[in-house]
Amino acid sequence: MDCGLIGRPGVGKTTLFQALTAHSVPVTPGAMKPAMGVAAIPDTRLDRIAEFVPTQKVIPASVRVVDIPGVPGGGDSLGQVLAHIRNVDALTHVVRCWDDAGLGPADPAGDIDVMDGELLISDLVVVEGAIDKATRAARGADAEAKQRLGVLERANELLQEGRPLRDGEWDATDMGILKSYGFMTAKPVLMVANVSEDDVAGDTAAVQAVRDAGNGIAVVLCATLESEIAELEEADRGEMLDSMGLTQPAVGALAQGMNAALGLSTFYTAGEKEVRAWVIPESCPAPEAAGAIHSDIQRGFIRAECYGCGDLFDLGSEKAIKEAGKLRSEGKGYAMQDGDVVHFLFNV
Ligand SMILES: Nc1nc2c(ncn2[C@@H]2O[C@H](COP(=O)(O)OP(=O)(O)O)[C@@H](O)[C@H]2O)c(=O)[nH]1
Ligand SMILES: [Mg+2]
Repeated sequence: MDCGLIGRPGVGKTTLFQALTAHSVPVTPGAMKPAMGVAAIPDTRLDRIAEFVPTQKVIPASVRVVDIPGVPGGGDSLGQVLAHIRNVDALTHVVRCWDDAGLGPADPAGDIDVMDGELLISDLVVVEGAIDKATRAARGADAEAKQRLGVLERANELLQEGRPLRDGEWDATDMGILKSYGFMTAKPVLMVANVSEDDVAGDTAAVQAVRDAGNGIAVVLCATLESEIAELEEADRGEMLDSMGLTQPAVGALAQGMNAALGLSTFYTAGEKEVRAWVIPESCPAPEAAGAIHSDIQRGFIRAECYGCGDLFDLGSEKAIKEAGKLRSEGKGYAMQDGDVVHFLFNV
Protein backbone atom coordinates (compact mmCIF):
# COMPACT_ATOMS: atom_id res chain seq x y z
CA MET A 1 0.00 0.00 0.00
CA ASP A 2 1.44 3.32 -1.06
CA CYS A 3 0.58 6.73 0.30
CA GLY A 4 1.36 9.66 -2.01
CA LEU A 5 2.32 13.14 -0.83
CA ILE A 6 0.60 15.63 -3.12
CA GLY A 7 0.24 19.42 -3.25
CA ARG A 8 1.26 22.54 -5.14
CA PRO A 9 4.98 23.15 -5.84
CA GLY A 10 6.94 24.48 -2.86
CA VAL A 11 4.47 23.49 -0.12
CA GLY A 12 7.01 21.25 1.66
CA LYS A 13 6.28 17.75 0.31
CA THR A 14 9.91 16.76 -0.14
CA THR A 15 10.85 18.22 3.25
CA LEU A 16 8.08 16.17 4.84
CA PHE A 17 9.09 13.07 2.88
CA GLN A 18 12.60 13.37 4.30
CA ALA A 19 11.22 13.73 7.82
CA LEU A 20 8.94 10.69 7.39
CA THR A 21 11.67 8.50 5.96
CA ALA A 22 14.30 9.81 8.43
CA HIS A 23 16.48 11.03 5.54
CA SER A 24 17.04 7.47 4.33
CA VAL A 25 16.27 8.18 0.66
CA PRO A 26 18.30 10.63 -1.44
CA VAL A 27 16.05 13.20 -3.12
CA THR A 28 16.71 15.60 -5.97
CA PRO A 29 15.01 18.98 -5.52
CA GLY A 30 12.77 19.80 -8.48
CA ALA A 31 12.92 16.27 -9.93
CA MET A 32 9.84 15.28 -11.92
CA LYS A 33 10.19 11.66 -10.83
CA PRO A 34 8.57 10.44 -7.61
CA ALA A 35 10.78 9.24 -4.76
CA MET A 36 9.72 6.25 -2.68
CA GLY A 37 10.59 5.50 0.92
CA VAL A 38 9.42 3.76 4.07
CA ALA A 39 8.08 5.53 7.17
CA ALA A 40 8.08 3.75 10.52
CA ILE A 41 4.77 4.13 12.39
CA PRO A 42 5.32 5.14 16.02
CA ASP A 43 2.95 3.14 18.20
CA THR A 44 2.50 3.51 21.97
CA ARG A 45 0.68 0.14 22.20
CA LEU A 46 3.73 -1.58 20.72
CA ASP A 47 6.02 0.05 23.29
CA ARG A 48 3.69 -0.98 26.12
CA ILE A 49 3.54 -4.60 24.93
CA ALA A 50 7.35 -4.68 25.05
CA GLU A 51 7.19 -3.54 28.69
CA PHE A 52 5.20 -6.69 29.56
CA VAL A 53 6.87 -9.18 27.23
CA PRO A 54 10.67 -9.10 27.64
CA THR A 55 12.27 -9.11 24.21
CA GLN A 56 15.47 -8.41 22.28
CA LYS A 57 14.02 -6.15 19.61
CA VAL A 58 10.98 -3.91 19.08
CA ILE A 59 10.01 -3.49 15.45
CA PRO A 60 7.37 -0.94 14.40
CA ALA A 61 5.12 -1.33 11.37
CA SER A 62 5.71 0.90 8.39
CA VAL A 63 3.91 2.59 5.55
CA ARG A 64 5.30 3.24 2.08
CA VAL A 65 5.40 6.92 1.16
CA VAL A 66 5.78 8.41 -2.30
CA ASP A 67 6.98 11.99 -2.79
CA ILE A 68 5.13 13.14 -5.90
CA PRO A 69 6.27 16.31 -7.72
CA GLY A 70 4.00 19.34 -7.20
CA VAL A 71 1.01 19.95 -9.45
CA PRO A 72 2.15 22.82 -11.68
CA GLY A 73 -0.14 25.40 -13.25
CA GLY A 74 -0.73 23.34 -16.40
CA GLY A 75 1.52 22.40 -19.32
CA ASP A 76 3.14 19.13 -20.33
CA SER A 77 4.42 18.14 -16.90
CA LEU A 78 0.89 18.18 -15.43
CA GLY A 79 -0.11 14.91 -17.10
CA GLN A 80 3.10 13.30 -15.91
CA VAL A 81 2.43 14.29 -12.29
CA LEU A 82 -1.19 13.15 -12.40
CA ALA A 83 -0.13 9.75 -13.75
CA HIS A 84 1.95 9.22 -10.59
CA ILE A 85 -1.00 10.17 -8.40
CA ARG A 86 -3.15 7.50 -10.10
CA ASN A 87 -0.76 4.79 -8.91
CA VAL A 88 -0.96 5.30 -5.13
CA ASP A 89 -3.62 3.93 -2.76
CA ALA A 90 -4.15 6.98 -0.58
CA LEU A 91 -3.25 10.66 -0.69
CA THR A 92 -1.71 13.03 1.80
CA HIS A 93 -2.49 16.55 0.63
CA VAL A 94 0.12 19.03 1.90
CA VAL A 95 -0.97 22.67 2.09
CA ARG A 96 1.27 25.70 2.70
CA CYS A 97 0.14 27.71 5.72
CA TRP A 98 3.10 30.05 6.01
CA ASP A 99 3.78 33.31 4.17
CA ASP A 100 6.65 32.67 1.80
CA ALA A 101 9.00 35.36 0.45
CA GLY A 102 8.93 33.86 -3.05
CA LEU A 103 5.48 32.25 -3.28
CA GLY A 104 3.60 35.01 -1.45
CA PRO A 105 1.12 34.98 1.43
CA ALA A 106 -0.45 31.69 2.48
CA ASP A 107 -3.61 30.92 0.50
CA PRO A 108 -4.66 27.48 1.68
CA ALA A 109 -8.24 27.61 0.40
CA GLY A 110 -7.07 28.80 -3.03
CA ASP A 111 -4.30 26.18 -3.24
CA ILE A 112 -6.67 23.39 -2.21
CA ASP A 113 -9.17 24.51 -4.87
CA VAL A 114 -6.51 24.43 -7.59
CA MET A 115 -5.26 21.00 -6.53
CA ASP A 116 -8.73 19.46 -6.13
CA GLY A 117 -9.83 21.07 -9.40
CA GLU A 118 -6.97 19.47 -11.34
CA LEU A 119 -7.77 16.03 -9.90
CA LEU A 120 -11.48 16.45 -10.62
CA ILE A 121 -11.02 17.58 -14.22
CA SER A 122 -8.59 14.77 -14.86
CA ASP A 123 -11.07 12.20 -13.47
CA LEU A 124 -13.80 13.72 -15.67
CA VAL A 125 -11.69 13.20 -18.78
CA VAL A 126 -11.11 9.57 -17.78
CA VAL A 127 -14.76 8.88 -16.96
CA GLU A 128 -16.00 10.32 -20.27
CA GLY A 129 -13.68 8.09 -22.27
CA ALA A 130 -14.53 5.10 -20.09
CA ILE A 131 -18.28 5.61 -20.54
CA ASP A 132 -17.89 5.59 -24.33
CA LYS A 133 -16.04 2.30 -24.19
CA ALA A 134 -18.30 0.72 -21.58
CA THR A 135 -21.44 1.71 -23.53
CA ARG A 136 -20.21 -0.30 -26.50
CA ALA A 137 -19.28 -3.26 -24.28
CA ALA A 138 -22.64 -3.17 -22.47
CA ARG A 139 -24.66 -3.56 -25.70
CA GLY A 140 -24.35 -7.34 -25.52
CA ALA A 141 -25.48 -9.59 -22.67
CA ASP A 142 -22.34 -8.91 -20.64
CA ALA A 143 -23.62 -8.31 -17.08
CA GLU A 144 -20.23 -7.18 -15.84
CA ALA A 145 -20.05 -4.52 -18.54
CA LYS A 146 -23.53 -3.26 -17.63
CA GLN A 147 -22.56 -2.94 -13.98
CA ARG A 148 -19.37 -1.11 -14.92
CA LEU A 149 -21.34 1.31 -17.08
CA GLY A 150 -23.75 1.96 -14.19
CA VAL A 151 -20.88 2.81 -11.83
CA LEU A 152 -19.24 5.06 -14.42
CA GLU A 153 -22.49 6.94 -15.05
CA ARG A 154 -22.96 7.59 -11.34
CA ALA A 155 -19.32 8.68 -11.12
CA ASN A 156 -19.87 11.06 -14.01
CA GLU A 157 -22.88 12.65 -12.29
CA LEU A 158 -20.90 13.31 -9.11
CA LEU A 159 -17.94 14.78 -10.98
CA GLN A 160 -20.22 16.97 -13.12
CA GLU A 161 -21.51 18.46 -9.85
CA GLY A 162 -17.91 19.20 -8.90
CA ARG A 163 -17.87 16.59 -6.15
CA PRO A 164 -15.04 14.09 -5.55
CA LEU A 165 -15.86 10.40 -6.06
CA ARG A 166 -15.02 9.61 -2.44
CA ASP A 167 -18.27 11.45 -1.55
CA GLY A 168 -20.33 8.78 -3.33
CA GLU A 169 -21.84 5.64 -1.82
CA TRP A 170 -20.06 2.64 -3.28
CA ASP A 171 -20.02 -1.01 -2.34
CA ALA A 172 -16.87 -3.14 -2.57
CA THR A 173 -17.53 -4.12 -6.21
CA ASP A 174 -18.13 -0.48 -7.21
CA MET A 175 -14.91 0.53 -5.41
CA GLY A 176 -13.00 -2.17 -7.28
CA ILE A 177 -14.29 -0.77 -10.58
CA LEU A 178 -13.34 2.81 -9.60
CA LYS A 179 -9.89 1.64 -8.52
CA SER A 180 -9.28 -0.11 -11.82
CA TYR A 181 -9.55 3.26 -13.57
CA GLY A 182 -7.21 4.95 -11.06
CA PHE A 183 -9.73 7.71 -10.24
CA MET A 184 -7.85 10.14 -8.03
CA THR A 185 -10.83 11.75 -6.31
CA ALA A 186 -11.95 8.28 -5.16
CA LYS A 187 -8.79 7.79 -3.11
CA PRO A 188 -8.89 8.44 0.62
CA VAL A 189 -7.15 11.69 1.50
CA LEU A 190 -5.52 13.07 4.64
CA MET A 191 -5.03 16.85 4.85
CA VAL A 192 -1.77 18.29 6.23
CA ALA A 193 -1.38 21.92 7.26
CA ASN A 194 2.30 22.76 6.90
CA VAL A 195 2.92 25.73 9.20
CA SER A 196 5.85 27.91 10.22
CA GLU A 197 7.79 27.14 13.42
CA ASP A 198 5.75 29.77 15.29
CA ASP A 199 2.38 28.23 14.46
CA VAL A 200 2.72 24.59 15.53
CA ALA A 201 -0.23 25.12 17.92
CA GLY A 202 -2.37 25.25 14.79
CA ASP A 203 -4.72 28.03 15.84
CA THR A 204 -4.51 30.19 12.73
CA ALA A 205 -7.17 30.91 10.10
CA ALA A 206 -4.94 29.23 7.50
CA VAL A 207 -4.92 25.96 9.46
CA GLN A 208 -8.69 26.20 9.92
CA ALA A 209 -9.11 26.42 6.14
CA VAL A 210 -7.19 23.15 5.78
CA ARG A 211 -9.29 21.52 8.51
CA ASP A 212 -12.47 22.62 6.75
CA ALA A 213 -11.27 20.88 3.59
CA GLY A 214 -10.62 17.71 5.61
CA ASN A 215 -14.10 17.52 7.18
CA GLY A 216 -12.68 18.89 10.41
CA ILE A 217 -9.52 16.79 10.39
CA ALA A 218 -5.99 17.90 9.51
CA VAL A 219 -2.53 17.03 10.78
CA VAL A 220 -0.70 20.23 11.76
CA LEU A 221 3.08 20.24 11.50
CA CYS A 222 6.13 22.24 10.51
CA ALA A 223 7.96 20.14 7.92
CA THR A 224 11.32 21.89 8.25
CA LEU A 225 11.23 21.35 12.02
CA GLU A 226 10.15 17.71 11.65
CA SER A 227 12.98 17.20 9.19
CA GLU A 228 15.49 18.60 11.70
CA ILE A 229 14.10 16.43 14.49
CA ALA A 230 14.40 13.35 12.26
CA GLU A 231 18.10 14.11 11.83
CA LEU A 232 18.77 14.11 15.58
CA GLU A 233 19.74 11.10 17.66
CA GLU A 234 16.77 9.67 19.57
CA ALA A 235 18.26 10.91 22.88
CA ASP A 236 18.50 14.52 21.70
CA ARG A 237 14.95 14.76 20.38
CA GLY A 238 13.22 15.39 23.72
CA GLU A 239 14.99 18.65 24.35
CA MET A 240 14.28 19.94 20.85
CA LEU A 241 10.59 18.99 21.13
CA ASP A 242 10.34 20.65 24.56
CA SER A 243 11.81 23.87 23.24
CA MET A 244 9.18 23.89 20.48
CA GLY A 245 6.30 23.15 22.86
CA LEU A 246 5.70 19.70 21.34
CA THR A 247 5.34 16.36 23.13
CA GLN A 248 6.13 14.08 20.18
CA PRO A 249 7.15 14.46 16.54
CA ALA A 250 4.13 15.17 14.32
CA VAL A 251 5.32 12.59 11.79
CA GLY A 252 3.95 9.99 14.25
CA ALA A 253 0.42 11.41 14.06
CA LEU A 254 0.85 11.69 10.31
CA ALA A 255 1.91 8.06 9.83
CA GLN A 256 -1.02 6.92 12.01
CA GLY A 257 -3.39 9.14 10.04
CA MET A 258 -2.14 7.65 6.77
CA ASN A 259 -2.79 4.17 8.09
CA ALA A 260 -6.32 5.09 9.08
CA ALA A 261 -6.92 6.75 5.69
CA LEU A 262 -5.77 3.55 4.01
CA GLY A 263 -8.28 1.51 6.06
CA LEU A 264 -5.57 -0.46 7.81
CA SER A 265 -5.37 -1.91 11.29
CA THR A 266 -2.56 -3.32 13.39
CA PHE A 267 -1.86 -6.63 15.07
CA TYR A 268 1.18 -7.68 17.09
CA THR A 269 3.45 -10.64 17.57
CA ALA A 270 5.27 -10.80 20.89
CA GLY A 271 8.10 -13.14 21.79
CA GLU A 272 11.62 -13.32 23.25
CA LYS A 273 13.27 -12.44 19.95
CA GLU A 274 11.06 -9.58 18.86
CA VAL A 275 7.90 -7.66 19.63
CA ARG A 276 6.53 -6.44 16.36
CA ALA A 277 3.63 -4.53 14.83
CA TRP A 278 2.07 -5.65 11.53
CA VAL A 279 -0.26 -3.71 9.30
CA ILE A 280 -3.22 -5.45 7.62
CA PRO A 281 -6.51 -4.39 6.00
CA GLU A 282 -9.23 -3.83 8.65
CA SER A 283 -11.00 -7.07 9.70
CA CYS A 284 -8.98 -9.24 7.32
CA PRO A 285 -9.23 -13.05 7.83
CA ALA A 286 -6.62 -14.62 10.14
CA PRO A 287 -4.80 -16.60 7.40
CA GLU A 288 -4.33 -13.40 5.36
CA ALA A 289 -2.89 -11.68 8.43
CA ALA A 290 -0.52 -14.62 8.84
CA GLY A 291 0.52 -14.07 5.23
CA ALA A 292 1.74 -10.59 6.17
CA ILE A 293 4.43 -12.36 8.20
CA HIS A 294 5.25 -15.17 5.79
CA SER A 295 3.42 -16.95 2.95
CA ASP A 296 4.26 -20.33 4.56
CA ILE A 297 2.32 -19.41 7.69
CA GLN A 298 -0.69 -18.51 5.54
CA ARG A 299 -0.42 -21.69 3.46
CA GLY A 300 -0.04 -23.99 6.44
CA PHE A 301 -2.38 -22.05 8.74
CA ILE A 302 -3.88 -24.18 11.54
CA ARG A 303 -5.14 -21.63 14.04
CA ALA A 304 -4.37 -18.33 15.71
CA GLU A 305 -3.94 -18.08 19.46
CA CYS A 306 -4.63 -14.52 20.42
CA TYR A 307 -5.70 -11.95 22.97
CA GLY A 308 -6.35 -8.22 22.89
CA CYS A 309 -3.40 -6.04 23.91
CA GLY A 310 -5.77 -4.35 26.41
CA ASP A 311 -5.97 -7.68 28.28
CA LEU A 312 -2.19 -7.70 28.58
CA PHE A 313 -2.16 -4.15 29.95
CA ASP A 314 -4.90 -5.10 32.48
CA LEU A 315 -3.61 -8.52 33.55
CA GLY A 316 0.14 -8.04 33.21
CA SER A 317 1.30 -11.31 31.62
CA GLU A 318 0.36 -13.94 29.07
CA LYS A 319 0.16 -16.46 31.91
CA ALA A 320 -2.44 -14.36 33.71
CA ILE A 321 -4.37 -13.97 30.45
CA LYS A 322 -4.48 -17.74 30.05
CA GLU A 323 -5.60 -18.23 33.64
CA ALA A 324 -8.35 -15.68 33.18
CA GLY A 325 -9.58 -17.65 30.15
CA LYS A 326 -8.88 -14.75 27.80
CA LEU A 327 -6.52 -16.57 25.48
CA ARG A 328 -8.63 -17.35 22.40
CA SER A 329 -8.07 -20.03 19.80
CA GLU A 330 -9.34 -18.76 16.46
CA GLY A 331 -9.77 -20.59 13.15
CA LYS A 332 -9.55 -19.70 9.45
CA GLY A 333 -12.75 -17.65 9.47
CA TYR A 334 -11.64 -15.28 12.22
CA ALA A 335 -11.69 -11.59 11.29
CA MET A 336 -8.68 -9.92 12.91
CA GLN A 337 -9.39 -7.22 15.50
CA ASP A 338 -7.24 -4.11 15.80
CA GLY A 339 -4.79 -4.60 18.69
CA ASP A 340 -4.76 -8.42 18.70
CA VAL A 341 -1.56 -10.04 19.95
CA VAL A 342 -1.22 -13.26 17.96
CA HIS A 343 0.70 -16.49 17.87
CA PHE A 344 0.01 -18.41 14.64
CA LEU A 345 0.18 -22.19 14.60
CA PHE A 346 0.98 -23.63 11.18
CA ASN A 347 2.23 -26.71 9.45
CA VAL A 348 3.98 -26.88 6.05
N1 LIG B 1 8.66 28.20 6.77
C1 LIG B 1 8.56 26.96 6.34
N2 LIG B 1 9.20 26.61 5.22
C2 LIG B 1 9.07 25.34 4.78
C3 LIG B 1 8.30 24.38 5.48
N3 LIG B 1 8.34 23.20 4.82
C4 LIG B 1 9.12 23.42 3.72
N4 LIG B 1 9.57 24.70 3.70
C5 LIG B 1 10.46 25.32 2.69
O1 LIG B 1 9.75 25.42 1.47
C6 LIG B 1 10.62 25.17 0.38
C7 LIG B 1 10.04 24.10 -0.52
O2 LIG B 1 10.03 22.88 0.17
P1 LIG B 1 9.97 21.47 -0.58
O3 LIG B 1 9.92 20.42 0.48
O4 LIG B 1 11.03 21.34 -1.60
O5 LIG B 1 8.55 21.60 -1.31
P2 LIG B 1 7.88 20.69 -2.44
O6 LIG B 1 8.01 21.42 -3.71
O7 LIG B 1 6.45 20.60 -2.00
O8 LIG B 1 8.56 19.36 -2.43
C8 LIG B 1 11.97 24.79 0.98
O9 LIG B 1 12.79 25.92 0.95
C9 LIG B 1 11.63 24.39 2.39
O10 LIG B 1 12.71 24.60 3.27
C10 LIG B 1 7.67 24.78 6.71
O11 LIG B 1 7.01 24.00 7.38
N5 LIG B 1 7.81 26.08 7.07
MG1 LIG C 1 9.48 18.30 -3.97
